[in-house]
Amino acid sequence: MTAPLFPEVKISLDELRALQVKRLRETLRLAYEGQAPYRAKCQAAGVHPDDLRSLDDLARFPFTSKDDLRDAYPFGMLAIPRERCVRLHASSGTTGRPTVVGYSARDIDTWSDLMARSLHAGGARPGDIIHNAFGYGLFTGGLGVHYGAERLGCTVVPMSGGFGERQVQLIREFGARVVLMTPSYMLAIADEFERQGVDPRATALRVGLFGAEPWTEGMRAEIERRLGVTAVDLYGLSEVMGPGVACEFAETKDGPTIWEDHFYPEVVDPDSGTPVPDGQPGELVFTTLTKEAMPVIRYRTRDLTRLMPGSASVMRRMAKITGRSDDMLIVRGVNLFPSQVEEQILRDPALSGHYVIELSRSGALDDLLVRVEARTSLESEAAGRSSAALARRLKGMCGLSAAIDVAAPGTIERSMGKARRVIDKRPKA
Ligand code: DLL
Repeated sequence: MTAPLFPEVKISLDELRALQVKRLRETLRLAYEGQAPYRAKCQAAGVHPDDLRSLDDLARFPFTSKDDLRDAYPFGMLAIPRERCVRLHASSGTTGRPTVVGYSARDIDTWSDLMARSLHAGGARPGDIIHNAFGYGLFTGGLGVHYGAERLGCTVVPMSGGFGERQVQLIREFGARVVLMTPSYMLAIADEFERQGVDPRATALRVGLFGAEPWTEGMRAEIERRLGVTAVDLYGLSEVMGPGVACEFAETKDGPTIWEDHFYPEVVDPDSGTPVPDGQPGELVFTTLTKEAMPVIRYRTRDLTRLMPGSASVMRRMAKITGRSDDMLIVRGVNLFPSQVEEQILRDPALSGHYVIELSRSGALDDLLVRVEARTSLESEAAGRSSAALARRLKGMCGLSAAIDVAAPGTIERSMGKARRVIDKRPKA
């Protein structure tokens, strides 16, 4: 019998917790000594790395926020000399400065291992052709997946996003078994297959790992049905590493397993910051356990989810992300996430996953408009039925009345990466 490829996944709970305490101590020390902004925060809070004796003590340490990273722009959060960083990535700042992250050679090595582990969990195997349509560049998706795919022993096609026609051509002609991209882009590529008259089910494609944006179970079903792949959820964020912080197992598809030997998760109440017990919803917070160039302690991701017990491993899982606290829309006083709208849309087989939510204001009230593409051209009567039924389902779900525009196929803007789901035209308060 050959040795299993990723034996770490089968670590025992006792071993895991002991490893976490050991690595947490090392990381706290590294952050305290190397990151002046974090040391200042610890000093203000009256805590020192030596105060950590058990994992529960972590809650006494200050959080790190996106603003902390922005304030340290560009290199103030590096815990090692910049010369020892072999790579930088940055997340596009929609507002203001981008966030910069640095990696040492060892960090890239660890990332490659974890991304290889994620690909394997998702169903990729050495020797597979992997079509990687995540964007290459400052975004961590392209290169992060790329190094992992090479590490696993796959043949990687560094496609990046865009050029829909060629995406289809190369998936077909090279015989990719595995694809990676955002779920919204996968739907756009599914449309392109259709436009070219090619059945994706007749190609070699069997596995898709999707992430970088929230997606619902309805979207998973849609992708699996149209592409004939097993669709798994791949999670990550640049501040913590990039793709490969957590990944679903193809056999269970029950929420991404967090690679807890490298990232310690907590879920906290988004308002008070108090940790909540496993199973309770809240904001996901990560402490890196092995990063050396830029460790982060208690990083507030703003992603809303809950922690669940391990299934394929003792490492805990996270529930599918419902949204980010900063993506939450407040419409006429009601809290609404785009994913909730997506869920209602995809209940109707006549509607596609291409949608956008538009908010505007006439007089004192917010107006909510959901524009969604029909899957195929619909007669006006059928479109009317779909739109009335969607309005009813949305009203039932959140109490809001929405105008629905069932648009013709191909009329809603496609993105090659993270989809833009909301256009908010309301005047800023
Ligand atoms: O999106 C890294 C990544 C690349 C993950 C490719 C998966 C695949 P950032 O650009 O820093 O990094 O954005 C991170 O994207 O905090 C979540 O809000 C969201 N996100 C990432 N993966 C998922 C997912 C990459 N599977 C932010 N489900 C995160 C829901 C996700 N949201």
